[in-house]
Amino acid sequence: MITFITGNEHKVIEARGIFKKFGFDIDHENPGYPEIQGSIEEVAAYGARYVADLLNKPVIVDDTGLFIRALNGFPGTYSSYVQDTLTNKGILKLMEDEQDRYAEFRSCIGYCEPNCEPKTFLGTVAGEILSEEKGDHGFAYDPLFYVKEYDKTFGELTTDEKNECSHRRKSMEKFAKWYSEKL
Ligand code: ITT
Repeated sequence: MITFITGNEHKVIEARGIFKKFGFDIDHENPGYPEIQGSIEEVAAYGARYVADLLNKPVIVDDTGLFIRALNGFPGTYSSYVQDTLTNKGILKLMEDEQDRYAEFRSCIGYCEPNCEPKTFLGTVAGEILSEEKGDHGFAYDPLFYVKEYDKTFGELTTDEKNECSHRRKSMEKFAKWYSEKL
């Protein structure tokens, strides 16, 4: 059993759907961990190692960011703070006069066993920032993020649909494949 460390219930629901496809279930705990200043890979690696040593068992963490090209990658590693302060409305305001709407979600899974080196697994998905929010599924930045393949925002997709193509699907799938081979 793998323990997923997060304070975000939406991530847990998505993770359960994704991992079911690979035949394993997960446990969920939220002891918290220090989020260092650095790339999402560094945050995930540090967090996984910290919690694996704290709880003395193998864990995964997920650090995610929305990287908007016209804003030089902002909010990126500040996505959590920006979601709580500027909110989606603030992002739309910053993007008002931008022609280039390209953005990426990046999810990095950090896996670690006690007293071991952490491993990281990155998943990205490309999309566009719309000029208004659409849809009331998903969470946080989802209603802003339009995916061409579905002609919908993540906010208009069901959890199952988002789980077919999302950044988190890709990072968790990479981890699940690696982990299955290791078992
Ligand atoms: P944990 O660190 O406890 O896992 P968190 O919500 O703080 O939970 P992140 O730091 O990884 O997670 O997320 C940064 C921000 O991006 C935060 O505001 C999230 O709500 C948002 N976010 C993460 N994944 C998302 C997704 O799939 N769709 C939309 N927004 C997302």
